[in-house]
Amino acid sequence: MDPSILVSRRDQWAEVTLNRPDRLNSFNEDMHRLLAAELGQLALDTSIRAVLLTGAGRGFCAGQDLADRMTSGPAPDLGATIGTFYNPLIRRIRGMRKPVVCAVNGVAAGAGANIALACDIVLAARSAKFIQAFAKIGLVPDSGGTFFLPRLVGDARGRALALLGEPVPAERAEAWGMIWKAVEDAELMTEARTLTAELATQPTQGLALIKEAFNASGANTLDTQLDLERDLQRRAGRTSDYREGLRAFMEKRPARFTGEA
Ligand code: T3D
Repeated sequence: MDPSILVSRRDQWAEVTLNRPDRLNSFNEDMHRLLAAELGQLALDTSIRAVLLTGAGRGFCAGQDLADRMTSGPAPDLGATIGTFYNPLIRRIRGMRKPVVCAVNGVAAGAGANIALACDIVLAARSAKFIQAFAKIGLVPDSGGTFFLPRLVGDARGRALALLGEPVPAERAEAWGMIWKAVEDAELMTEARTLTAELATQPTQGLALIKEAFNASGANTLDTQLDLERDLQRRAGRTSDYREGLRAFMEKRPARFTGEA
C-alpha cells in the first residue's frame, strides 16, 4: 500500500503530499503520525529551506476520516485527537522556521480547510473550494479555524462560514483575503513549485523571524508588537544573509543567500 504521506526532496525545498486520494486525503491516525514525523524532520533539516504542502488526486483534504468515527461503542473523545494530532500539526506548520506554501488542488473541508489556512502562503486551483464542514455534522471548527477565519475574512464572514458550512470557491477566497491567490488548475503545481523554490533561495532566518512577528501579532498590542519588531530586527541584523543582502544591493548584483544564521 502507498504511504499516506509522500515527501519529495528538491533543490533546497521539499514537497509533501497528503496521499489517501480515495478518501479525499482525509486523516487517519497513521497519516497524522507520518505527517508529524516528516514535518519534524523537514523542520530540523537545514538543507531544506521551504516546504510545499499539497494533496494527491482531486481533493486537498477532507479533514478527519469520518469512517474511523463510526463505532457502536462509547463516543470517542474528540478532544483527545485534537490535542494529540490536529493541534500539534497546526503548531508545527506555524512554528516551522521556514516558509510553508500550500497548493490547494481541490476541495479543502473541515480540518483540511484550516490546515491550508495555517500555511504561510496559500495558492488554490480555481476549481478548489474551502468548506468549514464541521457544523454539518454537529462539530466545531478546529485546527485553528475560529482563530484564522475572523482574522483573515472578518467576524461577519468567518462566523457565517462556520455556522453555515457553505463552500467558498477559490476565487472568492482570494477576493476575501482568505488565501494569497487562485490560479488556473493546470498551472497550480508549476506556480506553487516555482514560488516554493524561490522562497528556498531567500534569507531563511529572516523569513523565520517574519513568521515569528506575524504569529505573535494577533495577540499583541501595538506597543508589544513594536518591541517585538525591534528585538526581531536586532536578530535579523546579525545574520550573514543580511550582510550579504546589503553587499549585493551596494554592488548592484543579485544576492546569494545561504539561509544560515
Ligand atoms: O474526529 C475527530 O478527531 C475530530 C476532528 C475533526 C476534524 C474534522 O475535519 S471534522 C470534519 C470532517 N470532514 C467533513 O465533514 C467533510 C466530509 N466530506 C464532505 O463533506 C464531502 O466529501 C466533500 C464536500 C469534502 C467533497 O464532496 P464530493 O461530492 O466532492 O466528494 P464525495 O463523493 O463526498 O467524497 C469522495 C469520497 O471520499 C467518498 O467515498 P466513496 O463514496 O467514493 O467511497 C467519500 O465518502 C470520501 N470522503 C470524503 N470525505 C471524507 C470521506 N471519507 C471519510 N472521511 C471524510 N472526511
